[in-house]
Amino acid sequence: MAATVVDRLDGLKEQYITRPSNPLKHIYAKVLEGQRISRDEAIEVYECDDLLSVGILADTARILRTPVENRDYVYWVHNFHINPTNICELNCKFCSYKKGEKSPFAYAMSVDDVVDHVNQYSAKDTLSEFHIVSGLYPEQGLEYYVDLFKALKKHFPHVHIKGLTAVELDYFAKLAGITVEETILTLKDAGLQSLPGGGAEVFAPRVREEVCPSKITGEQWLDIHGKAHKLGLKSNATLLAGLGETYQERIDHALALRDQQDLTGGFMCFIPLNCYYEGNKIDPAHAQTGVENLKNFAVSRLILDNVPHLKAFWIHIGEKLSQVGLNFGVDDVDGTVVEEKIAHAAGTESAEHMTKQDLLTMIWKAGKTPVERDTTYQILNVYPRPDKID
Ligand code: V47
Repeated sequence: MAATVVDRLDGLKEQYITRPSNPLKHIYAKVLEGQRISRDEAIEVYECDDLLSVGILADTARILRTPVENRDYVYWVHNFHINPTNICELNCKFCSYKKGEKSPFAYAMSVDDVVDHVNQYSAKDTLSEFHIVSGLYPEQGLEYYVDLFKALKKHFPHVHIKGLTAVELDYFAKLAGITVEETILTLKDAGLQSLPGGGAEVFAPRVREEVCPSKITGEQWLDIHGKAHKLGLKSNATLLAGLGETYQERIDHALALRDQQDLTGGFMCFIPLNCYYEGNKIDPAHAQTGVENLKNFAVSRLILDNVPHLKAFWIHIGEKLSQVGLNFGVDDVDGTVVEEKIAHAAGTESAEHMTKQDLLTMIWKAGKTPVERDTTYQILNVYPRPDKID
């Protein structure tokens, strides 16, 4: 029988975090009272060496914001990543995936290529999400994506289309000479249902100037998500940690998302990502340690009190640390993915996909209950822990 919130808060964990010498006990009191934590308090969490207290704090915030019956749930989705091209006009220093148009490794898939590619996936009938992101390539503008989404909806009507970052939407709007709102409405008519969280990187102008000066600004990224929310599309948000940003800059990124969410309310999930360094120009000395990954989760959960879910993208974080993250505010591990290319181009050592059984086992072995969701967190199946896990 899963512990109730009362068991958890009245138990050893609470005694541990409220002991007089605990440096985080004042923040714990604020979390229990539902008060927002400040920038300085978020810094205190990053600087705290007592990792168990950091975990208890973030897990308490998660528990208090989750309906009682869902408190041991960990969400996953049967999804399939599609990257129609690797050709991109941008030159982001962290990107190992992008190729120039003339590169022998450049590719661009036609609409039929994409449909054929999905058709080759043996479990396509039980898929619930396409995750579609790509490069900025003038040959694949708005018209291409209208055709692609219509074709995917025709062949796979049961699959939700989560596609196109704010960076791509801005680019297609400019190419077509129309507004971002018109672009979103055109794509929505063709089958687009939500936006992924990519392209956010780190909002701080100092970091963007250094690593992706030609990309839209953080303000523009937030504005486009706000517009999508107002037009009825939910979205996700990411942070790409490990670019040389400071704690303060990570915290300001989360605070800007919290402000946007107060205004437009459409973010479903926040995903702190990890940079990988093969084949790009970022100094690997900025790599995140496991402890930092866990603190990124904890601080995100604490600041983003208005975003319901926090994801450990197991491809970036690794399966083992994703399991540990489930005690640091995380309640989602993404999904089957099937074929991840962006982080793999940069050297992540995770597998490229997980089967449903792999995901269930990973979550059961972390002591939690796996729940298959759709993109918008509607529950599709709950998988109670069996007596024996193989
Ligand atoms: O935006 C680029 C990042 C992101 C590297 O919305 C890199 O559910 C690591 O946004 N090392 C794409 N990362 C991934 C993404 C995402 C993933 C999972 C779920 C969702 C969601 C969104 O990958 C890019 C960029 O920030 N990236 N280069 C690199 N070298």
